[in-house]
Amino acid sequence: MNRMVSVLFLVPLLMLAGCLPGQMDAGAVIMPPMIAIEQKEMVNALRSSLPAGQNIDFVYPLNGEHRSAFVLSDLNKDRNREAIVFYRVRGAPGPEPTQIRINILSKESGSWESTDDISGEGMDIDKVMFGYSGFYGEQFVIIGFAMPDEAENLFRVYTREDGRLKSLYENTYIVLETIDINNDGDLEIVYIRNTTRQSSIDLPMSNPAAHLIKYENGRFIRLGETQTDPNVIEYVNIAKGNADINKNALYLDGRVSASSYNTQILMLDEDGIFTNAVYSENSGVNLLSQTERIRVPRSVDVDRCGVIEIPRVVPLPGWDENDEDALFLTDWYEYIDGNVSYCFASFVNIRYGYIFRFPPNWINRQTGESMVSAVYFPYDDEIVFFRFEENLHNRGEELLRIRRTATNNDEYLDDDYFEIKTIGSISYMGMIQDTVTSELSVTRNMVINLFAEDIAVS
Ligand SMILES: [Ca+2]
Ligand SMILES: [Ca+2]
Ligand SMILES: [Ca+2]
Repeated sequence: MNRMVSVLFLVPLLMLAGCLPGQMDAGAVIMPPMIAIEQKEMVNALRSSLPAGQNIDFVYPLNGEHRSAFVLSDLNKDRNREAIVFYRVRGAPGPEPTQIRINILSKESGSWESTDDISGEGMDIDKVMFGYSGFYGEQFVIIGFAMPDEAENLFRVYTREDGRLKSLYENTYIVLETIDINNDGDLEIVYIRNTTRQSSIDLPMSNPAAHLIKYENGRFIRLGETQTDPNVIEYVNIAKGNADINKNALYLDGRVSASSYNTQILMLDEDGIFTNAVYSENSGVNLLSQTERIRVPRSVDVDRCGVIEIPRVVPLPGWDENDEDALFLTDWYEYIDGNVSYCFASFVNIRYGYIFRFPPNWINRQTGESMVSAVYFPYDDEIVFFRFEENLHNRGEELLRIRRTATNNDEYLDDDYFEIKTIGSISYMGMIQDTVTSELSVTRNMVINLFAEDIAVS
């Protein structure tokens, strides 16, 4: 159900045109032809609402889904979209750097008009999100302001009332997301704060917590709070998906040292209590060590079953993890029934952005270890998988090659290669020797089915 329609424009075209976002005159905005006229009307409406001669720079959200200085959404459910415009006044006199301003444009009786203009916080927008409560109910815009000089960013939740933005809630955050965590059709807001507490020797200790709020009867109410891992230095990725079966969850991939990561899972427990499924001092749950790993930061739904998988890496047989060009096996785990359980193994090629799930017959069922290793041939840009015998030099039977080439550039390929997948001008090709006889052999169809290139892996 498409409850909220938001259209973005400007940024990609600006990049093509070599413009620097945030440093343009309002009149210099470049836009796709389809909406050029509409956009021009919006810019004119904005300018005519500002003092004469005032120069502005548009401000582009730094993160999140909406990266335009103009974000369109139907805030009051009248089937017309309003525009939320972010800008700064340029060259304003006075010692204070100019703050973000937010203008609301509304299309009343056929033409765009500014209906409100409010000040934001700080110099930049971190992210913009939308929330709603009830199908015919309230629509919110959630604006996160980047506060680089402060310990945390700040967000406000606004609703539109009589053409104006009314702030309903605000707080500081290091992570800010929306999710329908209780499956009731309304979006809740989850944010993490890094509050401190006093330790026994009177030194403040970091005591970060995730907070869950929802809109009810005209205001935001607190639904829950749960501890988060104080060792996380920064959050590098947030994945939304299922945990267990049909439970909506936020997966927080955090960096805990120079190169190691862990994953926390925020969801409702059996009793509907907001909980961090892998870490809670109060209930003594600590599965963090089971999600800690090096190199592969992101949790993703690798097999597209709806449930997110958490990666862990081990060197492929014969490789030492300290080797500069070591190749790794990435094992994927799911959180099910209070446990972090092994699902399947894969080879993740971060450089070329693909995942090849290992055929089940490549893994020793008793030990869970891979019976297959791999080497990389840079000349052919090719990964060669083979039965592991004793070391990488004395290789066993070759099982599969995967190579990346330019599409249609098949002069180097003999007929033994088959196409696994082509995306635009890049083709992934496979080759299976006809001489493979062992129980580790794979078919072309297996390889094609186990290959995925459209999953963000780094
Ligand atoms: Ca509207
Ligand atoms: Ca909900
Ligand atoms: Ca999955």
